Amino acid sequence: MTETPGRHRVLAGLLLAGVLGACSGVQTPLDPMGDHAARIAVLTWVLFIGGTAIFVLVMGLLVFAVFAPARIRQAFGTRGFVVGGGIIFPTVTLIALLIYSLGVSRAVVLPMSDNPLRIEVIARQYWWEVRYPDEGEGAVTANELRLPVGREVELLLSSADVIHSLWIPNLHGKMDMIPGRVNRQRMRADRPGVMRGQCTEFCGVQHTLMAFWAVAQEPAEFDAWLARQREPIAPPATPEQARGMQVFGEAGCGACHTVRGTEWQSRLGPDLSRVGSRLSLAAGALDNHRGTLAGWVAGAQDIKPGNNMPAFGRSLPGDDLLAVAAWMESLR
Ligand code: HEC
Ligand SMILES: [Cu+2]
Repeated sequence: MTETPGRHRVLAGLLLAGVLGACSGVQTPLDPMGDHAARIAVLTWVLFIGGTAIFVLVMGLLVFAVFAPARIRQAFGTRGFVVGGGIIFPTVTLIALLIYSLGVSRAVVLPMSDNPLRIEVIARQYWWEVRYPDEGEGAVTANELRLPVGREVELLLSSADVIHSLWIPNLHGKMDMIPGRVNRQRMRADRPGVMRGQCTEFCGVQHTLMAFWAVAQEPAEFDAWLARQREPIAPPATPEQARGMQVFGEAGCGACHTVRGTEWQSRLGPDLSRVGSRLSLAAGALDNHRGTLAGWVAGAQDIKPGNNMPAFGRSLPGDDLLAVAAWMESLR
């Protein structure tokens, strides 16, 4: 039999890739994008490495206690060893960890600046409304949290129905969103990137499909995006888009959705003024393009059964579905 050269190296490589793979990515606390998340990541590693070291030590002592020569084993039975290893060591270690972790808990809620950008996030079954209340008329979007790199943001977290919880692991820890109160969370992204966030408090049947994207952008890019969100929509550019806009009105979509610059101003569903530019649809359930837009409108109850948008697959003919999808795709 010939030895396959490098087989062990391949295995070791795969193992290493697996371990390192967990340390970078769009939804992991081990790849911090900002200061708060970095402190939480260090705490994680201290607990993990410290816990592993103590576990290995205790298991080693256990092996000694069973197999070592009687002379050594006797040492384990002395009062000094029991008091030292059983009471003093755990007490000192746990108190030290408590002080350290309380310090981290405090550091991650302290303000970093006097003038954070305020962003309201309102959780609903099963999507996120995102509002930028400062400056002028304010901008509104959904299922996407854009923030400027290098500037602290203060999230004002609330809920319009049941308890939800927001977690963007690359940026910060979890924070509950409770009806009737506003919880605040401050964070700062130190480099540009796209991160995934997720609802982390069971809120109903479609809780799993309640995610969102957080996008950290260079300040100039962010400002341009924000300014764009405040503008009314442009008139349809093609006959198909114009038909789509008409279908939107006839089908009653405006009873739940806002489109900036039109008569449709309801907040029961996501603001659709710039829906074509979003990274995903229906809180991360679908990628965003003309096909998925048509598919969502036709089959919203098959894609997210029990969500608050009715399906229009039976009531709208195919051409109308495609037209409304074309119009929404053009809303950028
Ligand atoms: C009864 C209220 C209601 C009506 C009517 C309604 N929608 Fe919705 N719509 C919603 C809700 C609620 C959601 C969020 C669903 C979720 O993700 O859980 C939504 C989501 C969407 C989304 C995804 C938006 C995003 O940012 O993820 C699109 C696109 C959309 N609706 C288009 C339409 C169109 C087009 C019509 C008319 C044919 C329509 N809606 C009619 C309530 C409604
Ligand atoms: Cu949830």
